[in-house]
Amino acid sequence: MADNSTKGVSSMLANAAGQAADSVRGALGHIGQTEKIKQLAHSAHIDNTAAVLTTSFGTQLSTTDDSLKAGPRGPSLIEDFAFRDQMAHFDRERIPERVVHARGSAAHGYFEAYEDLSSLTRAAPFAHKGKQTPLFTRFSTVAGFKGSADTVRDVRGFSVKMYTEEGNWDMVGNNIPVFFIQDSILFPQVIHAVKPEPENEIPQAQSAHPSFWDFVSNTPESTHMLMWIMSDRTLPRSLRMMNGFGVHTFRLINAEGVSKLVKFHWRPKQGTHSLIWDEALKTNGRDPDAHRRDLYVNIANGNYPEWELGLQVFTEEEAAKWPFDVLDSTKLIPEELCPVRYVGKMVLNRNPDEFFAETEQSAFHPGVVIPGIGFTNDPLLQGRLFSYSDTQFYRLGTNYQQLPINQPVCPVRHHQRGGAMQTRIVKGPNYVHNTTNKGCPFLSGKGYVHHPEIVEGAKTATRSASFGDHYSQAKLFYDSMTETEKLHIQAAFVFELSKVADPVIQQRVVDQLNNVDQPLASAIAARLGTNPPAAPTFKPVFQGVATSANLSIINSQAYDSIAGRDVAILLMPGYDSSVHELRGALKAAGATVSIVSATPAPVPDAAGASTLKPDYTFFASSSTQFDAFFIPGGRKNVDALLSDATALVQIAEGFKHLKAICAVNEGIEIITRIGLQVPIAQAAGAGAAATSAVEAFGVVTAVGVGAGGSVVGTAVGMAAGATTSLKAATEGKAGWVAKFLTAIAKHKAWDREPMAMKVVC
Ligand code: HDE
Repeated sequence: MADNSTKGVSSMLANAAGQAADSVRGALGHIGQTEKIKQLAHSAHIDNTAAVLTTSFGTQLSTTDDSLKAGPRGPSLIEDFAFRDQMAHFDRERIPERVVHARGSAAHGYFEAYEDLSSLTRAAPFAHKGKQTPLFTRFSTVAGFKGSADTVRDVRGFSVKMYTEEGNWDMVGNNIPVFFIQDSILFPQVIHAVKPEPENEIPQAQSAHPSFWDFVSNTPESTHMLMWIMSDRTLPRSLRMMNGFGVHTFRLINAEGVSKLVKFHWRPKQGTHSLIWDEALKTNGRDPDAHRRDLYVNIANGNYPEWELGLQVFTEEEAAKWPFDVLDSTKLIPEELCPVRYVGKMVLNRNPDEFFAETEQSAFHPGVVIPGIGFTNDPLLQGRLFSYSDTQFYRLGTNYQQLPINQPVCPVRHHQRGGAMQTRIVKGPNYVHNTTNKGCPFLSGKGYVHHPEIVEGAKTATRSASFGDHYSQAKLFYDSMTETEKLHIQAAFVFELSKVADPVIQQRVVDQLNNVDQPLASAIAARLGTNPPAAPTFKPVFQGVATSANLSIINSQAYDSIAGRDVAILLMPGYDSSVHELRGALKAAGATVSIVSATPAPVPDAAGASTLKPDYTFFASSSTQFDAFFIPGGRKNVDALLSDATALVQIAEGFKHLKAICAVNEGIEIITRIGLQVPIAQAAGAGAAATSAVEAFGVVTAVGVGAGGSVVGTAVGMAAGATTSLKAATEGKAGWVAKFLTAIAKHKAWDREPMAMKVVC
């Protein structure tokens, strides 16, 4: 059940977001003014300011609160057209949710090309360096219904619709580069298996139930994907902090018709970061909208997330030499075999104005392409090319491409007519080869040309032998993990399989994993109580590389920014001036600073020189909404914090969830009083000098600090001149401030995990 405190959190955040959005829009009115936004403003936006209330057919109303009745005490009359107009429309407000990826959040933005790629592709967004193309991006979970929680263990969808001058181009990807199955004909089966059990519709948004494990343990091609979904990739810290992958091999085709093969990648400039399992579970209850809120609030605050678009470009000849088939979507191409070239960036800088009209009605389809982009024969992709428009016709209707969010920004002219909810009135002939309109609309000669690939072979419903290795890349993935990540994968398998009562299914998974890594399979068997696996029978095929660094989240981190991280400063009356010093540094680095105290009343500092207005109270917030914690000194402040259990729980839980914590001066007592066993800075004793700032296991402590701060303004939004580079943000700062900012940038103190697991809360 959701904690009551989230109501306070939601409304405060919504207010903060609203105010920030207003101030940002005021100051940066041009932001987000792409061709698409202008089109929406012109064709779809309704401004109700100073407007008169009417029925849907324009008749003005005289009352909103009383239906037409025979006498004041009724009965109501069916003659009441205003009542019928409103009620009948309300009765039809819902449309079918997406059969998969029902839960999603989206934003507007643009793509900007780093270079001219016209030698590689004639696709419009890459025509010249600096070119900007408007886009709309929707992130989603897969299994859950529309109202399910955000931080469940699941694959995330990553759909980008680019509105180019040559038509729309949809890149409909996931945050994992491989998939469960090799042929789309199995898609309804894997989805039935992962959706809730058919008899009772339990559980919501989980793969931790029998039917899923029954299916995948009977479908060995899913093994590689299982390794990914049991890894930290399926617990993103934020939608802003996850990768995107096109999964299939596509084609890039240039103006001369020369084609190369390509895999698409999106890399978040915010870094790739994950939650830990306990944190994800608690977040689900406390704020089921955590990811949606995080995206919305950051964009509203002007902290625009960015991703770089990467291409792995290769030829058929290169592909033929690799020990896997590039048409098999259960395989990736290790970056060591084919480096990723980053060719542009996506910036999301504008929230939708209405969720239903934009996010819910947006329709993505991998078959929506522009000249310069082509397909391959990947049998998973081929099936998708049918499924997406088919489901949109059912979910949204025949004319769904006319919905404002789906409309291209270029002219749309064709001979499609009629269908439910037709909005276009087209004069003239409705067929090609017409003379009455001089053959218009006509073929420009610059239209889409399919890559003329030569195909031959017998028509058979079979699987290519080149798709036969289901374990070598699963092993490559597992071998590329750090020890920390391997333990997370093991724990995830144990948790999920513990929800599967049937020992036969459990055993089958253990035996399946034995082909990936025998110690992993043995450890899982021991924790489940199944038979230990026999010696592996499968001999892995070398994938061109023994490990691949970027498969591991931990190994692929740049740790170079804290922009957009939410840092809680826990304080009570009488805090010292370290607060002011830190707050300035955090804001300059682009972090959000949240003041948290016992009540919403302004909190005075020890000098009585200034007060800070809390953004949250301890009761109505929770550790899971913050990235890091600061405990200032000040005798009265620390005594009051020590007597407030709701504050102490936040710190203990922040420690358990491996978040950066900083305590200075008297604030250090809190670290020791709640029993966190880490080395700490010591005050000067008899004859001994004070130690300088100490950082250990992501906990920073320092004594005798904080005199250098000055009071800074509002904590909402990025400070003017904010930098996203950690190096610049820490330069010239006091040692403890620099150490804390660096610990925040790491996102998790992984070396703390063995210790943190023992914290009881
Ligand atoms: Fe999808 N998928 N999918 N999928 N998919 C849908 O289309 C389907 C697959 C993905 O934000 C549906 O409009 C088949 C891979 C995303 O609105 C549906 C197969 C990848 C979204 C559908 C796959 C994806 C969808 C449901 C097996 C990553 C959300 C509603 C061949 C590359 C798009 C809808 C959004 C949605 C079919 C496999 C990504 C039913 C048949 C692989 C991000 O058409």
